[in-house]
Amino acid sequence: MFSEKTITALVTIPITQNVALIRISGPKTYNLISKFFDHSLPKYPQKKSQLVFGNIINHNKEIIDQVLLLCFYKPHSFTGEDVIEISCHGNLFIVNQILQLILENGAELAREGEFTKQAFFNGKLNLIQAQAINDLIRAPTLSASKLALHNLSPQTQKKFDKLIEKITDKLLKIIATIEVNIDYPEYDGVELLTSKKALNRLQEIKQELGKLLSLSRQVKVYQEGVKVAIVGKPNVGKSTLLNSLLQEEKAIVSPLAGTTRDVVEGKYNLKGIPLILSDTAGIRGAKNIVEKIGVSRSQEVLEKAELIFFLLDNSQIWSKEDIKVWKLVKNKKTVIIINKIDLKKKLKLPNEILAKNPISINAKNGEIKDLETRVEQLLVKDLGNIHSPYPFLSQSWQQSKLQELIKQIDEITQALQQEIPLDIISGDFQIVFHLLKELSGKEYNGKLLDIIFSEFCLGK
Ligand SMILES: Nc1nc2c(ncn2[C@@H]2O[C@H](COP(=O)(O)OP(=O)(O)OP(=O)(O)O)[C@@H](O)[C@H]2O)c(=O)[nH]1
Ligand SMILES: [Mg+2]
Repeated sequence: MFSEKTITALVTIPITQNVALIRISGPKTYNLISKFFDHSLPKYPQKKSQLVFGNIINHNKEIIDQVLLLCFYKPHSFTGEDVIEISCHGNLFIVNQILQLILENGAELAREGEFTKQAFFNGKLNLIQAQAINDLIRAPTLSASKLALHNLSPQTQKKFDKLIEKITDKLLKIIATIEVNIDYPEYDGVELLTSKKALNRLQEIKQELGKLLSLSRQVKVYQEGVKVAIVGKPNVGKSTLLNSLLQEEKAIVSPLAGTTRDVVEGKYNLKGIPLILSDTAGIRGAKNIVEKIGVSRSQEVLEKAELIFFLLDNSQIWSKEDIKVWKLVKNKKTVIIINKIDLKKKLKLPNEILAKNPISINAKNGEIKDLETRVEQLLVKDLGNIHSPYPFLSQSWQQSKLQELIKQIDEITQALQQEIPLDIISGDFQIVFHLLKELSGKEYNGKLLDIIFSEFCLGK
């Protein structure tokens, strides 16, 4: 499906720089360039891209710039359309004049993600690969970019298609058997699908989908990062730990209890996982008004955090203040950290805490390797190597579609458990079938496409 529209955009950022890149894609591309470019262009058809050097000439026959064109003919381009990429000098005055000439000669300004959308409609990419491109552009760490590349690869795509195919086949078998049982109840050649059998098969499907969702959520950690609150009673070394991780004196450290009053934030790349760290005021029954505000801020941060670092001081006894903090964190995803292990041990922990397998560090000297290992285990435990052979879905829309699917299966399961006859709920199986197709990117609606592509940058 080739586009009627010819679109253009500045691919590089709109600031003065050495070189800028303008992309044009669509049926009028060659015709419009020939109006203001002084060299001849390659003739259709060409399988390979070609470079052409020449000048851009304005209405007054003046040379605006010397440029290099990279010319592609459809379908051998990223979008599958005729495409020319103009490398010009990065003076914004020049860039704007060239863009003006392109627009005057019949192109439209591209919207966010519109080039990728053309590629999608021309079958150059499916939705998951299109999303992987966006992930690649926005990846906050090298690991996140590796994951995006993993999702872009044809091998991953094949594995994902196979998985969805396997699940769809199982589902279709259930749907078909229900239909035959309803339409030809007297026919002996087909098994009679009882609610119990249907339940078992549904559980198998749910298990596969559950695994996919759990892995996909873990992968998201690399892309979006994790909010971590560093909490504990005063003086246990929270700010020291923050500084040690960031390798900068970001928070004030002192031997006085109650030093930190405001939340201090910093970003740390833990083996590719972006941690968004918040050092907080030590939690205790504060008397002074400023410290009271600090403590209440600590509690707010703690509530919003996805992971807690609960710090204890090896050189002090397990106290009421520690218990107070423990009560706030015990039901959250928490790493219990015993700090100051270089000092003489006074801390004797209750069994409840020991059972959580606390780790020991010396924040002052930066001995925090165990912490890194534990966090990685906690956040991405099932992921193994990030080049894991199992496919995953990194996008929010895919994950919410997956959740919708699992919810739908749960509803059918409940209905079956309440012994509602299969013929009454056969329509619900059809819903699962369509959700599966949407998940695979094979069925979609315009609204979903708009959401997906609007997250792209201009020029992509
Ligand atoms: N010996 C030793 N001292 C440490 C260690 N970590 C921190 N300290 C010291 O403990 C004192 C308190 O450290 P901070 O990092 O300010 O403690 P905090 O938990 O942020 O304290 P508040 O902000 O008051 O809640 C400072 O004197 C640090 O130098 C450690 O691993 N070993
Ligand atoms: Mg502090």
